[in-house]
This record gives sequence, C-alpha cells and structure tokens, in this order.
Amino acid sequence: MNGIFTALICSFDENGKVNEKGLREIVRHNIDVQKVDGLYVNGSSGENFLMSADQKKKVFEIVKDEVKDEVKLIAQIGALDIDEAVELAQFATDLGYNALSAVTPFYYRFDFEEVKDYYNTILESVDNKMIIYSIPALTGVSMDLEQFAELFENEKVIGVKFTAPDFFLLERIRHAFPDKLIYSGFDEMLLSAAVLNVDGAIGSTFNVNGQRAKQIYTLAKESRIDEAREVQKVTNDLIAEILANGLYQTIKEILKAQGVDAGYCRKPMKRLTEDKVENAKAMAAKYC
Ligand code: HMN
Repeated sequence: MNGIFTALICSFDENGKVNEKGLREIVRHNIDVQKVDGLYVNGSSGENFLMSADQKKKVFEIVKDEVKDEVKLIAQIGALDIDEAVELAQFATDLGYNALSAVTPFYYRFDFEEVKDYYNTILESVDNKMIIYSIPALTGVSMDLEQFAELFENEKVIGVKFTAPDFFLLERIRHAFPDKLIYSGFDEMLLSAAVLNVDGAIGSTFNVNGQRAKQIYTLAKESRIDEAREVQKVTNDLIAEILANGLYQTIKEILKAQGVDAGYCRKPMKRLTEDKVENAKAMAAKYC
C-alpha cells in the first residue's frame, strides 16, 4: 500500500451523470501514462460530497472493473449519514477494495469522542482496514497526537491521509507510529513530507502530474534532495497555475487536451470560461 495514489477525478456529463466511458479513460490514463501505484476513489477530488449514494456505488464498481488487480485501490466511504458510510464500506469491501478511508465527520463540530465512535462504528460492521482522512482546512476537524494515538488503538486503523501543512505534527506521528501508513495529502508539499519518511502520497494533481510526483517521492527516498527539489519546483509551477485557474475543472481540461474524456464537474461547481479552458490547454502543452 506504499507509493503514489491518485485522488481520482470523475467524469460527469453535462447533466451531472457519471460518464462511464470517460471514467474508464481517466483510470487508464492514471495507470498507463501516469504510472501511479494506486487510486483513491471518491475523495474530494472525485466530487464525492456532491454525489448520491447510488452514484458513489456506480463509481466504485466501474473503477474496480477497469482496474481489476492492476493497482491498489482505496475507497473513500465517509459520509455524514453514518448508515450510508457503513453501507458504502460494505459495498467497496465486497468489490475487493484493498482498504477504506473515511473523512472525519464534519459540519456539526463533533467532539473527538464522536469522531472516534464514527470510525469504530464503521469498522465494527466491515472486514476491512481504515485510513483516516484528515483534512482540517475543509472539515474544521483538527486532531492532536494523542487523538491520532487513540484512533490508531483500533488495529483496523492502519494509517492516515494527512492533508495539512503541519510538519511538526506529521513528524510527531511518524516518530510515534513507525508501523502505521502515513500518506501526504498536499501535492505541493510532497517533498517536505517525503523527507519526513511518509509511506506515500494521495493527490488530485497526480491525475496529470503523477510521473513527477513519483520522481519526487523516489528521489527523496534515495536522499537525492537537490534533484527532488527541481522536480518539486516544476510541479509547483504547474500546481500554482492549476489553483489559480480552478482546481478540478482545470485538471479535467488538461486531461481533455490529452484526449481523455474527463467531462465536467457537478453543480454547483461552475464551468470554466473560454479563457480558462485555453489556459488549461496551454498547461497541458507546457507540462504534460
Ligand atoms: C481527495 O480526497 O480527493 C484528495 O486526496 C484531496 C487531496 O489532498 C487534494 N486536496 C484537495 O483537493 C482539497 C490535494 O491533492 C490538492 O488538490 C493539491 O495538493 C492542490 O492543492
């Protein structure tokens, strides 16, 4: 389960329906061109929180059918409706997903006891492993070292996707839990996380920049830091342009420029203006 995992984006048609052909093409592009080690399915980048449970299941099915056992698969099943989270956890486990991940429950400002109960409830219902998805900037849920330690007490919790710019906490978790899997969640900070000896990374920009991410990760593991910094620099040039242009929409347009039917985002995410579509095409020509 180590290495570079793409936070898979999903292709939707103009009406917001899952575009199966396009989704299969995105999967193939990630495996055949970006050569990533695995896929993180139905995360933020997959527009998970904008989809119905049926749509999420459809995505899990299509991706597994396309991937078979070519790369590792992590299913993000977190949902505010805990019954839905349990149902999706069972569904993805039955399909053969290698591990589950669930975002910390958000919106109602749950206390830590409630967060812990959320994970334990899901894990009691399913025979699979869990990677905590921590992304405080979007959920408002920040956990400290002791709280991570409490979650890790459940042996089925095998790691964390750490999407925060807190390298002090990241180092403390790494040091305290050498046997848990830590995935870096911010692609623009991959080198800094790799130097701290994370086990891998999960990111949206790997859909279009997976090869460079793998280089950064591998070079850092080999202590070739100057070379890794060069690749991170080019990566961050691209990420800065993507973020300024509209994250998920731009990733889709870059893929389209390479012949991948990446479709549109679901509402309320807006469409790119013509100017921004042209920017994305220029990024594809320059970086991909
Ligand atoms: C997911 O759940 O889809 C991703 O794992 C989330 C991932 O951490 C991305 N975060 C967000 O999109 C909020 C990053 O890859 C991020 O897009 C990238 O570092 C650019 O800031």
